[in-house]
Amino acid sequence: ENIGEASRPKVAVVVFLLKGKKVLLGRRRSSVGRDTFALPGGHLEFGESFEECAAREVKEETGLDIHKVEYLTVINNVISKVDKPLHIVAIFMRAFLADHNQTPQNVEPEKCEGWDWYDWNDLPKPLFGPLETMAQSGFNPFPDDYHE
Ligand code: 8DG
Ligand code: MG
Ligand code: MG
Repeated sequence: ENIGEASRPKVAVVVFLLKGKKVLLGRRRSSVGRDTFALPGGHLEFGESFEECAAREVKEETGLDIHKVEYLTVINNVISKVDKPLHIVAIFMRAFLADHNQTPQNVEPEKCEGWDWYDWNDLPKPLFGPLETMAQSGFNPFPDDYHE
């Protein structure tokens, strides 16, 4: 019973924070996906909406305030390359800076090497596995009518 409980899937909310043609990425220091470039995000807390979780995690990890938070897609994600297997249902959102002059701060340096903006057509390597899979499949986080 306990083993099943401990390994039950968790829900994560992950954010494509867009600025011009760029997205915000940070190199992970966490054991899951160490040294890979990933989006800001984290686990859904009790009672939160996806939009609230997106805003909270971005704020906690980067200090940035976001707006126009929108649902994009969901990915069922079984990560086996760690000490214990991990099953995450990841909800992907997109958002924009509430204030274009705000710059990202590395608020959780134990989890991340730092944040920077990267061109969607020239992403850094290695990308975090789930993000790599999305990029490879031709996924585009930008709105259809986007020009900035
Ligand atoms: P928390 O304690 O703040 O709630 O969690 P966290 O430490 O910030 O969690 P995380 O590992 O950054 O994100 C949770 C999970 O989301 C992660 O283990 C796997 C999944 N995930 C993806 N793609 C991405 C991504 O690009 N970035 C992030 N941060 N997580 C992702 O599937
Ligand atoms: Mg977090
Ligand atoms: Mg995180």
